[in-house]
Formats: sequence, structure tokens, C-alpha cells
Amino acid sequence: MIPQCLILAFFLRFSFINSLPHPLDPLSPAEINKTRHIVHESYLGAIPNLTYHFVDVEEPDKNNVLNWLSSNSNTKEKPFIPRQAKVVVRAKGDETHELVVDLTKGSIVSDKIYTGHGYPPMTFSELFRASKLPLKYPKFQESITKRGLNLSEVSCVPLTVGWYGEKSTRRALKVVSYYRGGSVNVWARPIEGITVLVDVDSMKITMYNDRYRAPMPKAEGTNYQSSSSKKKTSASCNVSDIGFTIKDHEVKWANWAFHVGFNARAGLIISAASIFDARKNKYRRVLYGGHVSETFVPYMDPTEEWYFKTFLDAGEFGFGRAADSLKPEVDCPGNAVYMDGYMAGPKGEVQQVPRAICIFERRSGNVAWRHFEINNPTKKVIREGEPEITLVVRMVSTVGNYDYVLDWEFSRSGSIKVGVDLTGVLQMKAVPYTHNSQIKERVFGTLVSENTIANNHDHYITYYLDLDIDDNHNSFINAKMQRARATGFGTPRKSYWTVVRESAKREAEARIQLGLEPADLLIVNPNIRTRLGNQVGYRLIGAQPVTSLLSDDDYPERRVSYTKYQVWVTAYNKSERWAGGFYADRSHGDDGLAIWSQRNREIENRDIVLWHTIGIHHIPYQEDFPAMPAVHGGFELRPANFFESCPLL
Ligand SMILES: *[C@@H]1O[C@H](CO)[C@@H](O)[C@H](O)[C@H]1NC(C)=O
Ligand SMILES: *[C@@H]1O[C@H](CO)[C@@H](O)[C@H](O)[C@H]1NC(C)=O
Ligand SMILES: *[C@@H]1O[C@H](CO)[C@@H](O)[C@H](O)[C@H]1NC(C)=O
Ligand SMILES: *[C@@H]1O[C@H](CO)[C@@H](O)[C@H](O)[C@H]1NC(C)=O
Ligand SMILES: *[C@@H]1O[C@H](CO)[C@@H](O)[C@H](O)[C@H]1NC(C)=O
Ligand SMILES: [Cu+2]
Repeated sequence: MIPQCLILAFFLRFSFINSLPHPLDPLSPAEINKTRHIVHESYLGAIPNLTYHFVDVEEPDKNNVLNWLSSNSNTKEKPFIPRQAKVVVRAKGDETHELVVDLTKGSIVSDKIYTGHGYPPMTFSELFRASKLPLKYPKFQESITKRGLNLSEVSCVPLTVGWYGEKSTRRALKVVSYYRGGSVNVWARPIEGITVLVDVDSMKITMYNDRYRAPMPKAEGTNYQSSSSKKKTSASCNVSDIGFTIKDHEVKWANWAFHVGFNARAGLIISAASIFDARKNKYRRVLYGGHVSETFVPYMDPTEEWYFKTFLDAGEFGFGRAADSLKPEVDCPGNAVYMDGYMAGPKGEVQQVPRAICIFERRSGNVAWRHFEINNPTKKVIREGEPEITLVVRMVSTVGNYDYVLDWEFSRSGSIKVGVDLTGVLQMKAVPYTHNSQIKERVFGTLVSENTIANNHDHYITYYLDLDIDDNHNSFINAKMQRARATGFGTPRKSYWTVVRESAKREAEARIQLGLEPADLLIVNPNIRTRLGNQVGYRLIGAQPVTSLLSDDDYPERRVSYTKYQVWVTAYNKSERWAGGFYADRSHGDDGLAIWSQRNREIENRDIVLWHTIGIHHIPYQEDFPAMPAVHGGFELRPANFFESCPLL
């Protein structure tokens, strides 16, 4: 007995030491539980109805993480990095506490009350309770009866309200309602004309208006569930060509090594991505951290019941909070491996999202590289090439009616492709019209079915990209292609283009509107050169440019003024991560990317962060009804004089 116990004790101790988390790991279920326990043991535990709005790992200082990453566990001890959680709780309905909880010490090491504009995200239970209020509200019941509808068939959806110049604000939601009545597609049958304002801290309806009625769109043709007879795709694609390894959150595949994280706000987070350079026989740093920073979805309908719909989905709701469990063989192919996501619920309790992330090898059917050659001395034909094989890391965020499929795709060529597929169901508005010819007023969208307008809107998805090319001393280069006159060469050519490389010295020089002039945008390490003397770098191949069409003085635009440029570069600052500001709900636009950039810090040969906004202006079409075929957007980070030669050979 005794020896066995000793052996067991030894193993437990050994495995404990070995399982010290990677400093960038998300909080584990035990750590989320412990965070809650520490907060409850403090003076805050005595406050009734304390609500948890944000719980995430407090990211350690970058230098400490870099030391940790570079220390080889075989030769020297990993430096100790305390595990800390950043927590935002609300107490007594009016105080927002920002806490740093030290999980190693078991205590709160920082406690500040936030008094600025804006609020943390709603909790799930707040959204749920607000959505139930109208159903018990006599005036709403009357409105439903007057429309000849059945209250038990009504679904209510709580929406954030934005900010429209109010001097002082309270936390609020507007609840919109839909009629199921025989359809699973609630979004297709809106109950139009009603405004219900809920004050969230008192959880009461504080304003109610039933302004007009519109006919209820028919239920027929709104269902999007595929018929059960449809055969599943065969799993014959279950091939793993290269194979990858996952140790906790660390992934190794082909020449890549990186860390996969998850939190309630950003969802999927890629960190510490390095690529093995066979010639240098070492891993070289590329991306210290990358994730969705904010999203902005403004609807283009200025009427009473619609004008406020200008959502900052990541900051107001949370892309991770909205993460959906992935369905094998539909959301990810048969060879995928899954990771669960964990976050804190409204009471600080652990919430699990099973299969939040999937990782799989993709054989796209494309060519990675090829060449056919007849001009060679042997007179034999040469035909060489390789199929493209990549590794994809994916999650899906379903924010209300929309589904965002978020991909990070790693290629052996050194390229990282970041993609978003937009799908789901449109936001629709009930109208009296069944044919386009009947419409004599402005309707702000497309008639996609009888009595149904799908409203015009935009999607902007802003990425945080902390690139570290080899090390932290990087510069941003705008390599402009400029026309030159061909004079003095003695040839009949009149013009050609040449490259003018401009290294941005300060943040103001790195606000870019794509598409205005041809240019390559690069993050380079000005201190490291290839054998041939070129600066090593990575290049951003940007998405098709989208620029907000809202006027600068419009309130939603003031909150996301960073959408006027698709590319920004800022000086690295650990606390500058969320492009729309940390407190996005009802924000006034006094925090966020555009404000930080105004400091106009030096960014040449510094630790810098690249920000890129992708998206679409969405004019709906009939094919988007009742569910929308995915629309793809994305960008690429691609080596540019980073390797000495083609890394595929
Ligand atoms: C959560 O923490 C409490 C207090 O430390 C402990 O009693 C409980 O067992 C933990 N629960 C889980 C699921 O880890
Ligand atoms: C706490 O919440 C409960 C249930 O939601 C509610 O009945 C009670 O009034 C709240 N207490 C305080 C002090 O707000
Ligand atoms: C309303 O719906 C409920 C549940 O579907 C049903 O039992 C009830 O008969 C309906 N009432 C009317 C007036 O249609
Ligand atoms: C596909 O491959 C994975 C990983 O090797 C395996 O776990 C899974 O069972 C396979 N699925 C099928 C349908 O063969
Ligand atoms: C880092 O960012 C925060 C938030 O913008 C700011 O308050 C702080 O002054 C910045 N620190 C430095 C050293 O610039
Ligand atoms: Cu859309």
C-alpha cells in the first residue's frame, strides 16, 4: 500500500509541475472557479447580486512571456510567471469594478472603479431577463392581441442601443419581437412598429411605444432546415497528410508552431506563431498575437424602430460568448480535432463551449507551386509541383441572426490567410408590399419575400495583429508604386513604374485607405537582412477595401471612427487591444484605435501592432432568403524577403 501511495504522490506532484500552464493559456475551468472563489471571499462577496461581465487571463508582460518562450525547459528552469485574471464585475447596479485577481497568491491585487463612458458587455442572464419582460407587460400584450397574434408564439430579442449624444447614459436594451407561428426562422417574421426600452440595472421597461402596424410575412418558405433525407457527405476526405500535434494549447504542424487560445470577447486567439527556417535551423517569430478586435454592423434604416441598430458585436456581446459548438462533418471536415472553450457566466461560474474550435489539415485541390519546362539542356521535359496542403484553425460565432466562420489558415510557404465567412439569416422588416412596383416610399433594403424587406447594412471586422518579425524591433513600410517617365534610356518606352519605399516614422503616417494608390504594405525588421541585404519582412495583402459611408458627425461613426481607414499601425501597448474601446456598450468614441493613434507615437524600429479592417457593404438579394449562402472575406500575411528562397523547396 504505502509504496504505491508514494508512487502516486510522486506522479501527482510530477504532473502538477509539468502542467504549469503556458502564460498565454486561457483560464482553465479550475482557474475560473478559483477566480470566483477569491472574489467571493473578498468584501465584494457580501454584495448581493454581484454580476460578472468579463473574466479573462490577465496577459503577462510581453517581455516575461518572451523570456518564458525562449527558455529551453531542458537546460534551464522556465521563469515563474504568476497566473492572474482580469475581472469586471458590477455591484449594486451602478458600480463597475475592474479587478486583477492573482491566482497564485489567492487574492485581489488591484481593484479600481471605472467611471468613464461606456459599459462592459451584458451578461447572458441580463439579456435573457430583458427578453422576457415584454411578454408580461400589459401594453405589449395588448399590442399583440390587436395584431391578432398569439402571445405564446412571440419571441423577443434584446438589442444593444448604441449612443446618440445623450450626456448621461444608463445601461439599456431595446427588445424587438418576432412571431414564430409555424416557422423556425424567427427573423423572417418580425412584429413591426413597436419600441420597448429596458433599463437593465433596474430590469424594468422604461419606455413603450406602439407606433404602427405592418402585415405579418407568411411562414411558408422561411424554413431553412435541410430535409432529413439528405445524405451526409462521406468521410473519405479523412486524410491527414502531414499530421500535427497539439499539447494543451500549443500546435505544431509542418514548419509552424503556434498557440491557440479562446476568450469570451475575441473568441479564437492565435499567439506566438513561429515558423521553422530550415536554412537557419531555428524557429523564427512571426506573430505574437492575432484575433478579432471589434466588429461593427450598422443598419441603414434611420426610422424610429431601426435607427439604433449599429452593433459592436465583439465588445457589446462577445464573439467568444457567441461561439457555437462545431458540428463534425458540417462545420469542420472529418479529419478535424476539436478544442473546448471555457468562460465565466453571469455569476462567475464556469461555462463550457464543447468543440468551440477545430483544427484540421486541408487539401484544397489547389497547386502550392508548379512549373513545366522544355528549355533545358537535357532536352527532357521537366514537370514539377506540389499540391497545396494547409492547416486551418476555425471557430464559428453566432451573434443573433448572423454566423461568422472565422479561419486562420497556415501554409508551408509561410503565408497565413485569415478568413471570415458570413452566413446565417438576415435582419428583416415587415412591410405592406408584395411586389417591387407597389413601393412608393423609401424602404432601406431589398424586397426578398412577400411583405419582407431585408435591410441594407455593413459588416466591419477589425483584426488585431501584433506581428514581431524575428524580434520586437519592427517598422511599417509603404512600398508605393509610382509612375516614372522613361527618358534618357534611348528606347521608345515612355513610362514604367518604380517602387518608392516609405518607412512610417509616426502613427499618423500609418493610417491607410486601401485602393487609392498601388502599394505593398510591409512590416519589416530593419535590423535583420537576408544574405542579399534585403530587410526581412511580412507583407499584408489586404482585403477588398471597405470604408464606412456614415458621416463623421453621425453618432455610431464617432464610436468607431477607425473604420475610415482599413489599416493602422500603433505602438505596442498591452492595454490597447479593443479597437472600439474596452467599454463598448454605449461608448462615446473617446477610447479606441483612432484615439490611441492620435498620440502619434514613434513607430519606426519599435514594437508595433498592425490593425486591419475587412468587411462588406451588404445589399441583400433574394438568394439571401431564408438563409444566406456564405460570403467570403479575408486577407493574407505573406513572407516578403523573410526567407532566403522559396520555403517549399
Ligand atoms: C470550485 O471551487 C470551490 C472552492 O475553492 C471548490 O469547493 C469546488 O470544488 C470547485 N469546483 C470545481 C468544479 O472545481
Ligand atoms: C437580487 O436578485 C434577485 C433576483 O433577480 C432580486 O429579487 C433581488 O431584489 C435582487 N437584490 C438586490 C439587492 O438587488
Ligand atoms: C396560442 O398558442 C397556444 C400554443 O401554441 C395554443 O395552445 C393556443 O390554442 C393558441 N391560442 C390561440 C387563440 O390561437
Ligand atoms: C477521422 O480522423 C480522426 C483523426 O485521426 C479520427 O479520430 C476519426 O475517427 C476519423 N473519422 C472517420 C469518420 O474516420
Ligand atoms: C497604454 O495605453 C493606455 C490606454 O490607452 C494608456 O492609458 C497608457 O498611457 C498607455 N501607456 C503608454 C506607456 O503609452
Ligand atoms: Cu449582412
